[in-house]
Amino acid sequence: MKRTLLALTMGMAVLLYACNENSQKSQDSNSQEGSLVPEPAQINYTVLNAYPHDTAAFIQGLEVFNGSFLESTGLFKRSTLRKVDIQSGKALKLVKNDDAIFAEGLTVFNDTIYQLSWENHKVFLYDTKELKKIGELPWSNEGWGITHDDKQLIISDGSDKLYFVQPGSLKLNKVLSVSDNLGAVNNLNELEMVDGYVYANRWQYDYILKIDPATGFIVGRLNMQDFLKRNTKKDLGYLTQKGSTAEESGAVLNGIAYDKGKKVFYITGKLWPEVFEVRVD
Ligand SMILES: [Ca+2]
Repeated sequence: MKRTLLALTMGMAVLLYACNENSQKSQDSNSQEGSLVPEPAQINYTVLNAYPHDTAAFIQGLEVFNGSFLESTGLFKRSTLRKVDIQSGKALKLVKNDDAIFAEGLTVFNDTIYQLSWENHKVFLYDTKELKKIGELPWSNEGWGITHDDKQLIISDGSDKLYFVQPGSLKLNKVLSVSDNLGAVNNLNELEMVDGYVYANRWQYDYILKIDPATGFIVGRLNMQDFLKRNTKKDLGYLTQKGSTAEESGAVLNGIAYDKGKKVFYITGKLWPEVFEVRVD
């Protein structure tokens, strides 16, 4: 009886020691990570307006330029570059890509439009007036999203990396890994530089990330769960035909543009029937 009690007591002591050690280890690793990257803050926003949009546009890149949208739409045989009237959603100009091109993000730098392609390893250059193709540059990675700061283009490739490159040559200046308090954050997609921060869609996740381009840390997050359903009055039946969900149709949140003059964001998704004008706190 005594022996059993002793064994039991010793067993519990070992167990307690092991528990303490584990809990200490986990506290150490938490406090280490916590001190490096704080948990992102929740960013609030208000939807101000909704504007009609082409439901066949598989949006990959969205930007405001001279009072209109510039858009890049994806999918093989359906990829386009467009200038679109914001209020009506009508295409003012539309240039079709070659059938073998799957177009991705777009941005304007020094009056030149840069349009990415997904796995074609090409970046297309256009003038901003006629959307006339004026050049093509090789790009070794996949192309997903693109924006720019004052000096350089910033490209995502579906990983957790942002590539800072020189306009005109795409020569690499810097690669930045993006992370939050839980580690690296991949699937970075459409991008938009606003007031010194990079806002990013994350493919198949219902939030928009606010990234500090100096550190790669995610400093804030906009919760966009069920955003389309909550904010549209349009019938979304066309996205769920053949028993597939909107996500299975590929109709995910993607597309962030910013109007510096009005200080508003424009948010949309692939195949969405509307673009939403949003004020972000
Ligand atoms: Ca954008």
